[in-house]
Amino acid sequence: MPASPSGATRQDELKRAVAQAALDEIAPHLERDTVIGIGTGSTASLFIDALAPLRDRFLGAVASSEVSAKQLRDHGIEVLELNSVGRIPFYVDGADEIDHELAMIKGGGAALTREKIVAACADHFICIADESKWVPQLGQYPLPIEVIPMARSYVARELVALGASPIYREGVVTDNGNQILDLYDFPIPQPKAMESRINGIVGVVCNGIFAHRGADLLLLGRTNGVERLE
Ligand code: ABF
Repeated sequence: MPASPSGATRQDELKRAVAQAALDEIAPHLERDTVIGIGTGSTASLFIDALAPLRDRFLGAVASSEVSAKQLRDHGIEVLELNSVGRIPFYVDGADEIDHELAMIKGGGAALTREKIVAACADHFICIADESKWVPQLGQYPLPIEVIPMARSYVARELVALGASPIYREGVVTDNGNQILDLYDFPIPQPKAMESRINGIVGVVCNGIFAHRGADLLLLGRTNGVERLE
């Protein structure tokens, strides 16, 4: 993708636009006791940067990864433990793929379990994504599965029985001390059913299909502007 004189690609500009759009979405609702859920990845990172100047208008944030937590702290935004927080009105995060039902594949950055937990606690999940993430059917992007290390081979065999070809993401340890299997070329025509099916395999901690708790709002960065889909 061609870069602008600043070095930013068109995709970077779309990510920046949706990060700003998410800020515009939540800013009118910020109150002194508001806690915001924040995801992981390059788009979520741009959202954190956009949010920083408003740090005095809300209480703090719950982060879905250590990387995002550090970025928040570096900006002077308080990072809270999920267990000490009640309601989270908004969770803002990116996606690897998102479909017309606002079901997603997430977890390319290996933060899927914490992302799914924070998303579960949120009243509104705002997905921010550039148009490359918008797909007619999930499954072009490798589907990540977080597994308990001792169960990795067993889970892999069960996934093969489902028709998948799991690949161990070598050298990656999640923030929870677990490992990741990626399913390449695994079309997902029924995201909710497949999410439940994979969750049913013993040793699976979480899978990257976010269908039962999909996004409530998608801010999709397109070349002609940010599209709002809900
Ligand atoms: C997180 O970051 C993930 O669930 C997803 O894997 C990824 C998207 O990254 P990016 O915004 O860098 O494309 O939201």
